[in-house]
Amino acid sequence: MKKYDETNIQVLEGLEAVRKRPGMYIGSTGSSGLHHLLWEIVDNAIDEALAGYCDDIEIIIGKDNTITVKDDGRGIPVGKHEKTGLSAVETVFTILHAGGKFGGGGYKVSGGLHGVGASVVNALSEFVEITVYYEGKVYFMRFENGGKTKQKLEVVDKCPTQRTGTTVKFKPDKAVFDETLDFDYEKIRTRCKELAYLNKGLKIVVIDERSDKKEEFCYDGGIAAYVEMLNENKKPIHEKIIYFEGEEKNVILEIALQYNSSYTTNLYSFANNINTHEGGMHEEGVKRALTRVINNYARNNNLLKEKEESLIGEDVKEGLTMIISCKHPDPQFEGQTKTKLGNPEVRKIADRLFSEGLERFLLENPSDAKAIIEKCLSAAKARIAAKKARELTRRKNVLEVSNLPGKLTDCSSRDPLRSELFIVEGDSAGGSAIGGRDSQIQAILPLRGKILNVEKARLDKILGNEEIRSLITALGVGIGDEFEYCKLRYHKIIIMTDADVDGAHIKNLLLTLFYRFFRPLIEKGNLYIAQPPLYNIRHGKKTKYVLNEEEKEAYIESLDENTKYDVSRNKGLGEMDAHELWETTMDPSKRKLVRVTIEDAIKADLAFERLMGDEVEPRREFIEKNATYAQNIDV
Ligand code: TSJ
Repeated sequence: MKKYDETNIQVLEGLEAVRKRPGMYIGSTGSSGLHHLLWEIVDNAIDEALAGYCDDIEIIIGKDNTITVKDDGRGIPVGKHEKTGLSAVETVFTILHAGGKFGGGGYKVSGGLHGVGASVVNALSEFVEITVYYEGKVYFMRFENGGKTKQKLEVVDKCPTQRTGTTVKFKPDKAVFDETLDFDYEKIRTRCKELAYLNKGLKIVVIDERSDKKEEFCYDGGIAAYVEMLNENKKPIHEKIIYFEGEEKNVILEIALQYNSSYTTNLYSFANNINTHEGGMHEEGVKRALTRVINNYARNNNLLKEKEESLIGEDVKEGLTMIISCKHPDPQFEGQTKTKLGNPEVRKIADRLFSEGLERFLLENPSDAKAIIEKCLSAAKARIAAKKARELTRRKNVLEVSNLPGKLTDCSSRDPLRSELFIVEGDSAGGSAIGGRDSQIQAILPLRGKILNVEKARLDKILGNEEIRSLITALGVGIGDEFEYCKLRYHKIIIMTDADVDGAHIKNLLLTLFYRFFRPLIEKGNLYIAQPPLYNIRHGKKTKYVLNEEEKEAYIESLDENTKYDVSRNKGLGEMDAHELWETTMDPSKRKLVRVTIEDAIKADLAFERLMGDEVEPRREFIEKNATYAQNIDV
């Protein structure tokens, strides 16, 4: 009894620490932290699937901000845990970081990247209920108010049951999550779909009781089906998806790939179901093998002449859609965002498994092999052409003092941290912006007409486009393999376009350009969109500019009842004079800017392809699906 009491006190102290500083455990107490709780629980069910004991997971978003996660695994063990003197269920929910420490072995998501354990969920919840179906019995336990035991673990149903598994229901504490308690269906279904692709045969059902939505994800093809989906709107250059699976030293590696006729690469890697954005050893091994095997095959088949230059990584990646999924018993996550797989032995394993498989595929499928090699050779040609074109963006013109583009009106400050670049649509708006700006810190680059759609063109053609060239030189960072973040000349890059269809189109073209060729600038938060006012409200001698519909309503409401006013829609930046543009849109002390971020790179890739790519049908579908959301569009 004494031992139990001591543990109990420690337990509550541990959970109390979590309640005092939740951010330290789940990053934030906003929406992202709220969803973190859900993934903590789901990860445990996924681990049971990785161990081979569970093939069905169900997630229910309840009406009252609750979440229920069910699996059909073995059930969390109910017997006494040696060290803590508590049952395994209680241990998992009350001792910090206990999750991975019992049961041992296997491939684990939990305790990995986010891995703070189910006890953190308990500490931050109004209640948690656990039901375990185990050896024919049903066990139940309930915690309340941040982890205080309300009902000890006991058998609640002695009626023999065939079922095994674990069900956890919890309700996040509103005192902790004071910003929002709303679970985001879209976010949850996206991750569940990804998890289903990454664990072939695993069925994940997502149910939203708030709206009666229900979706089921299950892919027998696993990551091969994932590649098929990613290439859905593209033209594959070989029919079959290339897929390998192998295991060495307890490391499981799966690779799926297919080349398409586009110029972009969609390569995503995962380690224990976690997206390794920063890559790592699995990715390095596979990339190295890909370049080597393709070069060997090309030379052996006289597709690449003896004296010709070799294909480089860039050439063999063009038009490639690839998923790499590695499962490791002890993954080491490194890098700035802890999304780089560090285990050194994985590089060799990945290289060996992939090169063996790819060599065999190329030998057995000579016509596919030929199509792939031809694609790579044409990419190499374009690369060499691009190199020449790129020199044009660098070379100093003998007549100019500096090599900055003539269209740029630069600011006088040379401090990139303080400097801002406004990319403006058209010369007339450019004129107003130049007149209104703070010339110390604000530079203006007017773009004439539409810039090139980079989703449909290769680097050599893109570099031939004058508007894009002047933008590249103005930014100073270079492009492609010469990209250097530290050379960025302005730390705020602000896209300022008219609030009409043309403006929206130019904004999309610019976002596509930044996403495909200057992605680090988005990732580091340097890209913004200016918010010019949408309406002018005139009354008496006054003109009030407002950003949107809500502000318009609010302002009109605030006016005296008898005031006569006149509302007009602000069509273009050119309609404002220099002073108005400064006052409403450019003055750092008054303006509003929207920062561009990437929530989910895979989703962003798909959206850009759908909206900016070659195929018309997916674009039409997108517009039909989203048409009801689009209001206030000038026709
Ligand atoms: F951790 C948790 F409570 F959040 C949670 C755990 C939530 C959910 C939805 C599922 C689970 C869970 C845990 N499902 N299955 C398991 N399995 C075990 O804990 C388990 C069972 C048997 C053995 C064994 O070695 O016999 C080992 C383990 C880890």
